[in-house]
Amino acid sequence: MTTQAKAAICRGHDHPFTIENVELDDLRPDELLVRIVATGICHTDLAVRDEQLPVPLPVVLGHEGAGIVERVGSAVTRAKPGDKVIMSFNSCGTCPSCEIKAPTYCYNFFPYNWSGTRPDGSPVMFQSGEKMNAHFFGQSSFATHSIAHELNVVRVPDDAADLPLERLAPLGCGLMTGAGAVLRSMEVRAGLPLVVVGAGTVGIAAIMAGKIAGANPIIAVDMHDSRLDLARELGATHAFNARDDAMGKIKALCPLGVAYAFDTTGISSVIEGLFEILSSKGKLGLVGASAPDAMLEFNESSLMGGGKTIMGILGGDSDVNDFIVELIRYHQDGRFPFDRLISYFEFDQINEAIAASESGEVVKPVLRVNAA
Ligand code: CXF
Ligand code: ZN
Repeated sequence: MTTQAKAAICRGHDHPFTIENVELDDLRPDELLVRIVATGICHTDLAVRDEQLPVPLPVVLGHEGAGIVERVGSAVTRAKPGDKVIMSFNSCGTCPSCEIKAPTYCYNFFPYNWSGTRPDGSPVMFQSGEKMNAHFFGQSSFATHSIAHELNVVRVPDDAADLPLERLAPLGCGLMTGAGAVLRSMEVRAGLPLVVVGAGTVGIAAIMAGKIAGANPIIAVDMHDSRLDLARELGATHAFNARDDAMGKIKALCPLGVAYAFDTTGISSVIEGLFEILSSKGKLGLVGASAPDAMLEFNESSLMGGGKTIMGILGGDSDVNDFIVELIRYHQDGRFPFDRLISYFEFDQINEAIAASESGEVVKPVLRVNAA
């Protein structure tokens, strides 16, 4: 049975998103139809709009959706109609990365997330009978309804059912990325220094996770004082403005170097500066997107002699289901108060929400799509 829906269509940087009627395909056995309650907006959506990523346009974006399951295919076991679910990225489940529970590095990431269709090339969405690019991250949640998959939905545990779905939506990308970078990728140890550059959603999630891990000191660096204030409230013990000799201040505070540095900016000079201040056995985690031809320079003796690690991180090495539930538990315990980052907008204010995110006024915009 096909489904009539409304979706925000992205036609590129010079066009506003427009909400239009679309139709969703019949469900395959491993698919679920989700009525979207809310969806976060992430920088990756805007990178696609700006044609910095190889996703075909026009397209329906959105990859931080949360909603209620309306129907499930015959092989779905993870959720049933009526269940509340959070959606995340999709993966094949069988490649060498998926086998070791590292699905963010799925060998088949592109066809499962960015091709605009199902991995077999079939469309999930149509407009006036014509194929529409969608199925972004296996969801395309800038819509009233979404076709999702067994492997990219997380059922909200029953004891968390009182938490509003509109709050839980951003767990599926930005929050799990920052928290996972600290707790899973870098495996931050208690009592050691952590520096986080960039106090957006990913950076502040990393700071909150640093506090959970017991890192000390926890140093936030950003160019906006309002974000530094928020970082301080949510776990940073120190917060330095990048315009004001932040590196010098970090060196003075941590004369033995920093054990963990996490860059969310993707700026080569920032990354190279962070490498310089790593301690022995220090880890430098990189999550920021750089220009496709960006190169890094670092000293080999220092890397080798100090036993240092530079690691690229995707999605915080999240194994979607378990880690999102773990983050919900921290939130319930008051240790991961990510609601402080969110500003809500109605679905038809999508362009205003994007503008507020791009101006830096809002950290994490969330669109309210349907009533819960
Ligand atoms: C993604 C990258 C790949 C794994 C999940 C998260 N980032 C999205 O913005
Ligand atoms: Zn994202």
